[in-house]
Amino acid sequence: MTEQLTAPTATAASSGAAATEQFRARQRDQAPVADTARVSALAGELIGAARDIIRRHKVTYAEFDALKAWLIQVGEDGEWPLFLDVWIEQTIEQVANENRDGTKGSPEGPYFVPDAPRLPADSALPMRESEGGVPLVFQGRVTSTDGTPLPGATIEMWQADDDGVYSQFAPGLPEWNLRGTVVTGDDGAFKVRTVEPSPYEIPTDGSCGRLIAAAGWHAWRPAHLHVRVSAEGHQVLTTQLYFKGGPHIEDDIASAVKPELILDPTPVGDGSSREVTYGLVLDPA
Ligand code: MBD
Ligand code: FE
Repeated sequence: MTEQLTAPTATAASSGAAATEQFRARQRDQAPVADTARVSALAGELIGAARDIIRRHKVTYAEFDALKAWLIQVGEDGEWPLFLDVWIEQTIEQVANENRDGTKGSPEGPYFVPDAPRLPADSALPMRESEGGVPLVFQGRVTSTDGTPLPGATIEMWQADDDGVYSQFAPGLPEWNLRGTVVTGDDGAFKVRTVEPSPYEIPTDGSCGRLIAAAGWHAWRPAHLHVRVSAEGHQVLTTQLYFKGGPHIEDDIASAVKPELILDPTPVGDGSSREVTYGLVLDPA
């Protein structure tokens, strides 16, 4: 494999198209929503909320046209998954998981890919020989809410690299780079060697980037590890783990950080690598 000479860039068009394709491939519920009353209530209230905003702010025809052009462009850029996961999914997640007692959830985001290579409990994520970033050992146990260890649980992991990009959504990366399905051992334990991800910046050259620039916001999410944890007889946990004191931990553009999900890794040896122990707790199904 030839090494990249420059950092790979994820253009809005390339990552958006891949995210849209991934979503279509694994849409959670393929069946059309059949509940007319619910569609009427939700669509009706959404339209009503838009009308309220228009009246309150005296939205002009020029602004209406700008919105129309922007919405058309979001689709053309393939950025609907990005837009919805950045600004809306945090609330969907809160509602979906409000009654759980186990580990808190956090959005899946647009960059999950199922069926990453299966790895034993004590493993390194697939990575390049010269993978950048501080080496990190992420270890712990998967248990049920009553403390029972869950051997044979799977932890699907995915993360950005040291350049802040995800394999399969940016050019030039090995297909499964920093992605894996870790299977827990006898006592529910796992020990995964990876590298600390960089913060994630929303592509600045697409529609989401244009909205951010037009609104004077910043485009950053704090560094995070994604996990999707599954075990027999338990609800699937989809969450993210963040890093204490890192950039944008306090002002995530996706408003998805929860205090319980912040890791505080400690230096190992000469301090050139770090490790952290974190328990993943699943609610019974
Ligand atoms: C991400 O990497 C992410 O995790 C979320 C939730 C939204 C956009 C990009
Ligand atoms: Fe992410």
